[in-house]
Amino acid sequence: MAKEVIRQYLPLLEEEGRGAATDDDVGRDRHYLPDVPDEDPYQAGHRTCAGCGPAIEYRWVLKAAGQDTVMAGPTGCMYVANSTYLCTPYTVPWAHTPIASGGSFTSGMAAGYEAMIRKGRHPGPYPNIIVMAGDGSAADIGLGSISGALYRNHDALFICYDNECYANTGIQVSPTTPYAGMTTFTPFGKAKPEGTSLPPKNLAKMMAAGHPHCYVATTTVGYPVDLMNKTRKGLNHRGAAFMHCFTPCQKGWVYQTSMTVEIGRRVVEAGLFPVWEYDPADRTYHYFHPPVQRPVTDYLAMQGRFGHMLPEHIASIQAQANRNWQDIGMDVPAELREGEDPAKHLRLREETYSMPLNRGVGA
Ligand SMILES: Cc1ncc(C[n+]2csc(CCOP(=O)(O)OP(=O)(O)O)c2C)c(N)n1
Ligand code: SF4
Ligand SMILES: [Mg+2]
Repeated sequence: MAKEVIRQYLPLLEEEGRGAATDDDVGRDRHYLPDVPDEDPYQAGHRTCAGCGPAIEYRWVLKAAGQDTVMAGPTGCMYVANSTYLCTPYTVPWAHTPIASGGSFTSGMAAGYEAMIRKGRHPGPYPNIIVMAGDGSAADIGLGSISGALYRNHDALFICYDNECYANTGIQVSPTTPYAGMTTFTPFGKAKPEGTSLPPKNLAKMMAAGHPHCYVATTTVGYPVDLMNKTRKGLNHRGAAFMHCFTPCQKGWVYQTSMTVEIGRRVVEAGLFPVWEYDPADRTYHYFHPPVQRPVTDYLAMQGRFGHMLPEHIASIQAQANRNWQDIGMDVPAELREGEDPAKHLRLREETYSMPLNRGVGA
């Protein structure tokens, strides 16, 4: 007789954690400094760059998921830097998949575990099944296979760690590279002074709109508790879940290595990466309203990949941020409205705290 497939439940972490005890008076730290679980299925032993955002995200996702987890990783930095022969940071089973096949591989794992548990060949309970794909894989080369897995509703969590470029092969443009973000395939110059000229693909909204039965969420490395709770909600959800995580890439974006988490918060406070959750039960979006709203230059000037930007480029990004504020139901302060006027801006490299120009990192 077929055995029952038992699902696990991961309790959510306290959002008011230790962050509430800091002297932060505007509440920026509310989702920060969590009482994180002690276990660390993603250990020392990887070879990512100092300050690598995806490595931080991997560690927190696996802390949230715990030891009863199986992982897959399509080709990208987090496969290459994490899996030198005989040396890996994982203490959970992990497999590398071709860059196009993260979704299909994970579908197979999920269906395989269901069948093995039913037939009594695996003792159960059903494990946490996670695939973490880069933006080049999830938003581009492997998009079809992830969409197929979401549509078929396999019980697994599909995560895109988004460093807004094909990092591992030398920082090439990907569909999530932001407007004016310089990459080795979109250098700035006379013909295209802005560098990347297209707006980024809105991957998470595509996934939610296209697969309305799935749990879908966005988060960043700026909000560890939010990131870990959404990981747990995605795993607790019976069926397919998708999480899009903003993860700065120190090498490709050119910033001070200690600033990864701060950049993960500023992108939200600048209105450039809305953090939200889509609930398939009532088919609604729930938006996070950050306690601080800041001009986009507070975010852009920290990164050398934007150092070439001219006033009209900055004004155009501010206009996009202002549209985002309205979309998530927040008012646009007058100061940010004024930022839509190019005359209000300097060239980015003339901002007092801007990073040096990036003239071809990774090349
Ligand atoms: C079909 C295929 N095309 C190209 C490559 C070369 N390749 C290896 S890693 C990589 C970058 C992947 O980018 P992303 O998924 O964003 O991960 P990241 O390196 O940024 O972490 C590419 C293009 C490949 N492995 N397979
Ligand atoms: S290139 Fe970027 S994503 Fe890759 S290991 Fe370095 S910081 Fe991390
Ligand atoms: Mg990438």
